[in-house]
Amino acid sequence: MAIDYYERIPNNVGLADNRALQRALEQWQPRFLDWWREMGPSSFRGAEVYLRTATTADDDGWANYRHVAMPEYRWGIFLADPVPDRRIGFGDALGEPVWQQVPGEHRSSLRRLVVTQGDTEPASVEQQRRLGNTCPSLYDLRNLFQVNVEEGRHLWAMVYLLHAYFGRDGREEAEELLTRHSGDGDKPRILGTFNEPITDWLSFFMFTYFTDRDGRFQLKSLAESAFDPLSRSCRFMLAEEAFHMFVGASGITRVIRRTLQVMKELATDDPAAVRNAGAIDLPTLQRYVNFWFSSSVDLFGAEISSNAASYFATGIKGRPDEARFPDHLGAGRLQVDFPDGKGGVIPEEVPMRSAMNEVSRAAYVKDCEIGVQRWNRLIREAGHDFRLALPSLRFRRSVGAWAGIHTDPQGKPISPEEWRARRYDWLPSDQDRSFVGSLMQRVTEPGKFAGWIASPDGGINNLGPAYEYVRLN
Ligand code: BYC
Repeated sequence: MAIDYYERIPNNVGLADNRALQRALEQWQPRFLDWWREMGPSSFRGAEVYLRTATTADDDGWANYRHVAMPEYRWGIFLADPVPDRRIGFGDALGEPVWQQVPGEHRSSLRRLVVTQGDTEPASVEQQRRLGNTCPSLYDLRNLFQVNVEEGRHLWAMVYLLHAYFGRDGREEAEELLTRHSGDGDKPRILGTFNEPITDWLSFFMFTYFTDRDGRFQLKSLAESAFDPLSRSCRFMLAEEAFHMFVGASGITRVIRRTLQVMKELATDDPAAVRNAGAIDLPTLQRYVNFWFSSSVDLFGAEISSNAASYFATGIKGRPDEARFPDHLGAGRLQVDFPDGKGGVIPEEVPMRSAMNEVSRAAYVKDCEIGVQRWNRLIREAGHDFRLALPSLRFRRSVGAWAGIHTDPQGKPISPEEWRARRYDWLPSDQDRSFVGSLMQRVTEPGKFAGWIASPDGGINNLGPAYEYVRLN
């Protein structure tokens, strides 16, 4: 379906035919632009960035690249094409037609999910706002800005739903999405990870690998929703999300490549020697993995959740890739590990519907493992014994049954004393962060890359790594 770029708000939702909605969104637009100026990327305001803009909502609509100054990026409202005669794919209403309007009894649950999803998008732009200052290359700078403008568009996607389907409450929630801010003491963002600072590019790559991947799985779950406009919004967002996954996976791979190169040149795997040579040692990388993975698994919610059970029962939110499950009623039970209150672990069988967060989290962990296996292959092929690993799901949790319970990265419960003594073996210390921070120096000569990261294999849209992806004015 073609997108109308002649409109003030580009869209494929027929905005021109709904004047009241159009006016409401046109009133929100300047507030969004003010927010972007105040809370979005803090540098390179006048730069022209080689950005991709969607032109159609189908799979072929992605080939439109050109240099644009970011404030002129055309944020718009795009839904994936409707699926004819789409039916609810799971839960108690399995097989019934999907909803084109919000049923009154599900209004507050749906609004809450849309608000939570919407809140993460501007949060991530706020978290990443200063990274441009220390970009390792123009190629990476362009990728950061591509991610940022798309998160901005994902905010538009949720704001459209709030305005179009949730009346006055929805309009108020849309305002609030611009007034909460990442890390704000009084009005923080809703979910924990989105209040964590991202001050260096290693954290950015970890975030795009681990946290954007939570986004991918949550969007897959919402794409199953019986509320069809939400499903169509999320299907379109998923197409954009694929690039964010690429930024994270390839970013971490390039960091490892450079580290292995330095280890080879120095003929040592001594972390201090690697650091002295200006690369990031593998144990530090592992500590960053531990931090961002444990924060991101919290985003799936508690192991046992009555919210999740009722979302599934009513058709509001399914499992990621629901069609792959043999039964769509969520029957049966799932074994989940709980703390036994005496420093041990006790497995318990729980009803499947209550454990939907755990089912989604398991699919996510499996997906996270793919990158870890690839990185370990690189390390093995370079002749080193070191292996990266995802920590246990019990490690450093703030949400669910394991919240506040100390374990080691293998998930073995430990005493608070042991935790205090050993936590910086497992998590980035202030020294780690300041070392990584010290490497973050801005590199903006086309084709040049900072010393702590390898150049990519290719560029964007078949242009090589040396292309001038950002024109600095
Ligand atoms: N931090 O019953 P439970 C993305 C709250 S990322 C703080 O288990 P439920 C993106 C929870 O709200 C994807 N609080 O929760 C990535 C609940 O609060 P109440 C974003 C948390 O409802 C990168 C309480 O704890 N999308 O797109 O089953 C860049 C009890 O929990 C957290 C979504 O999340 C947390 N981590 O599940 C840009 C989808 N976790 O009721 C973008 C929409 C839980 O006590 N959201 N809580 O007040 C949802 O589906 C659900 O809200 C959750 C939680 C999966 C998050």
